[in-house]
Amino acid sequence: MRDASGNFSLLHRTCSLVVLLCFLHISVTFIYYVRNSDSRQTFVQNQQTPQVHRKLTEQRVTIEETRPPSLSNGTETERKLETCPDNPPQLVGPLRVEFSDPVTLDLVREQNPALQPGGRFKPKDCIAQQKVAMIIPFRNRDEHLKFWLYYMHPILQRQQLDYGVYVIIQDGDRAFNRAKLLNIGYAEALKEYDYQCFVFSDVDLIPMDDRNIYKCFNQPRHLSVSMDKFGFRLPYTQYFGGVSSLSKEQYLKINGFPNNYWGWGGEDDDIFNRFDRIAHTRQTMGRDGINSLSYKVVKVEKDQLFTKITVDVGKP
Ligand code: NGS
Repeated sequence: MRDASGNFSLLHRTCSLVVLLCFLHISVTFIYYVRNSDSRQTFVQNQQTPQVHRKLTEQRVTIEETRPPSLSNGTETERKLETCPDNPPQLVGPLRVEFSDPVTLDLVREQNPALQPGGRFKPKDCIAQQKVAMIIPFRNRDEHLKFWLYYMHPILQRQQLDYGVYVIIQDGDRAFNRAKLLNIGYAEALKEYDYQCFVFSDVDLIPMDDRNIYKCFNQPRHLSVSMDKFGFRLPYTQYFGGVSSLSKEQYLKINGFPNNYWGWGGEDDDIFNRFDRIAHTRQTMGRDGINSLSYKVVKVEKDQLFTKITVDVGKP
């Protein structure tokens, strides 16, 4: 009898403990769920935005509220504003990038009313941390450009950058010279604004998370560090192609990019090696770069979404 009663009491205590543990578990799960619901909602909303296009790799973007134009430099209003934060509050994180449905430039213009001629923007509520020129080397890739503009403008605005978009078009049909076009973009952008940072981007790459901020850091930064076309890896450790950012100082320190890479490949490796002590380009970089750049501007086109500069880069 005593034994039976002892066993019952033990069973009762065990059951109580189990019930208590279950209750604790449910409470903790519930609290965790409630605390995280905000961020999850943002992600879900983003995932549910109408799918637009799919093509190479990329994301989908929700368009931000309209901001009145404000490109003036050093106005009274600006002086009262604070510098934008390190973590821009409107970022949403992971983005869906689709390329299946067509995009028109008119749609992109409509969705980005705060842009100024030349694809220029600066935040209205704070002073951007950096003035960034987006440089895109280009020829005959209009479809890609539409998607780039469609996805990138909203992202760059959420990133609170003071930015402009420069599409540098190689005139004619001789071998493409990507690195020289990048040099030209640097030179042309500086003619119109005091940019401190340069993001050099292929026209067919779009980040899949807007926390990848298109700005400069204390070292040159390879921004496209994980690409779908490489299975979200890089083809080799030193790979520097795709999208990268360099401050004006960093760019000048390496004398810009080589002007003599005609046709596909190699120029990005050369750029990487300009930072590398064992590079062969160390022997030529002092005389081949921004200090030896020569080209002719053929045409300049200002649109709400971009500045297009068509250039004659010469021949191989
Ligand atoms: C290397 C090229 C790079 C190029 C990379 C990835 O071989 O310029 O492949 O190419 N280097 C040389 O040619 C020396 S990709 O797969 O993106 O077409 O970026």
